Parts: sequence; structure tokens; C-alpha cells
Amino acid sequence: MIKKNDSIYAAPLQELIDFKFDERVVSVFPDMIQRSVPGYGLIISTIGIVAAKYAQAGSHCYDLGCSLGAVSLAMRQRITQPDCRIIAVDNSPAMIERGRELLALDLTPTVPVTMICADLQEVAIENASVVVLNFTLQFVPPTERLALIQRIYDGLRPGGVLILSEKITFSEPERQLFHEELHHDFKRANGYSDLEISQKRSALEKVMIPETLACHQSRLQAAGFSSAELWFQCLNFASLVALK
Ligand code: GEK
Repeated sequence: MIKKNDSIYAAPLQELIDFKFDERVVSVFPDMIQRSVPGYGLIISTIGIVAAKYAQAGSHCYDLGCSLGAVSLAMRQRITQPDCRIIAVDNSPAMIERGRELLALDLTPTVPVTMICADLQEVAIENASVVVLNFTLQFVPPTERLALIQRIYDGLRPGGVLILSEKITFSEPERQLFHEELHHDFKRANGYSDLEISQKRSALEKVMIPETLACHQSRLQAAGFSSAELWFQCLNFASLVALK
């Protein structure tokens, strides 16, 4: 498949429908996420390194909301502990179909990856040493987030980790504006027009609900995690490693 550039929101749209991870998005997804999330490539490769540190022999590593499986591939390339299995889950059939094709091209012989098309809320989390939610929790309805984080905590072995990456908001309006404006500048610098930025923002408004870092940290604590270390932040994008 030829690499395609994201121009989904380039032309004015008569009617803006809520953002969906459909075939059109899948065909441009690697370009879209690289140009929209500051540090995406670094986040992916570092998740591989963190996973290698915390993966335990004979355990499961989960990539929840895996999209095309970038996190699973990074974990697979790094994990050296024996008998690990990676379970990658996404509820977009188009993502999973393309993800499976990309997985088949990866010749890393070690850790097996199973890609499942399902709602992550319906997948059992068990015998886990590493669970990754890389920009996925923001798409889960806020009222369901604590129950999900709790289920992840319960399914982790002691010493296991949850890696949680999210777009974040700020409670102070001036900090919110500072990060938001710079994020738009980041997107402009990556070739998106003002029209594309604003149409995409409207399409995401109801489906992607970011929260503050403090909100994530207190939820992780409420679920029982002993620490939640901020290991990455660039503008309004952050990633935490929470330890059980
Ligand atoms: C990456 N982690 O490249 N169940 C399963 N999947 C879901 C659900 C759900 N309830 N809700 C959303 N998704 C990836 C990037 S993208 C982030 C993650 C973004 C899936 C959705 O289909 C999409 O593929 C993914 O979560 C979010 O590291 O595009 O901003």
C-alpha cells in the first residue's frame, strides 16, 4: 500500500459528522497521527523500552486501542522475557484488517501478537505485566474510565505497569490557551491549514474528551496504583507509567 497523506478535512465540508476510525482514516492514519501528536514516534519507541523493562515471563502485554499496531510492534521488537504474548485490541474493523496486514510484514520472530477486533471494555485483562492505552482512554466515555482503569489494575500482576498516553487539558485558562495555540502551530508547521485544524477539532469534539493530568493521576491512585510517573510531555500530550 502506498503511503497516503491526510487531507480528509482539507476541503470545506457541508456537514461535519463525528470523527470515526473508518477506512478513510485508516488509509491515512500513520501520516495523520505523526502530524497531529507531537512526539508520537518517540512515544512509540520508548513504550517498547518501558515494556521490555516491565514485561514478566509467561505474562500478557495488552495494546488497547491498538489502531494499526504500532505499540504492539514496538513491544514485540524489545521484549526478551520468555513466553510473553501481546494482545492488541481495537473496535475499528478497518484498523484491525490493515493492522493484521502490517503485522504479517513484521518478521520479528519472537513474541506472538494476537489482534482482536472488539470493544476494549469487553476484553478480559488477565495475567498482565504491561498494559498500554496509547491515546485511547480519551475516546472512552468519562463515566466508564474509572471502572476500566480498575479492571486493568486488577488484571495486572504485582510489579506490572499501565502506560497511559493522552491529550491533556489544563484547569488554568491561560495554560490551556498556551498549549492549545502551540499545538495548532505544531499542526500548521506540519502542513495542516486552519480549515483542516478547525474542521477536525469540531469532528472530534463529542468523541474525544481529554482531561487534566491531575484527573488522570488521582484516578490511577484511586484504582490502587502505587505511583504514576510522568515520563513524557510535549505541549498538551502526555504519557504516564503507573506501577502496581
Ligand atoms: C497508536 N494506540 O498508534 N475499544 C477498542 N478500541 C477503541 C475504543 C474501544 N472502546 N475506542 C476507541 N478505540 C494507537 C493510537 S488512536 C488515537 C490510538 C488517535 C480505538 C480507535 O478505533 C482507534 O484506533 C484508537 O482507539 C485511538 O499508538 O487517533 O488519536
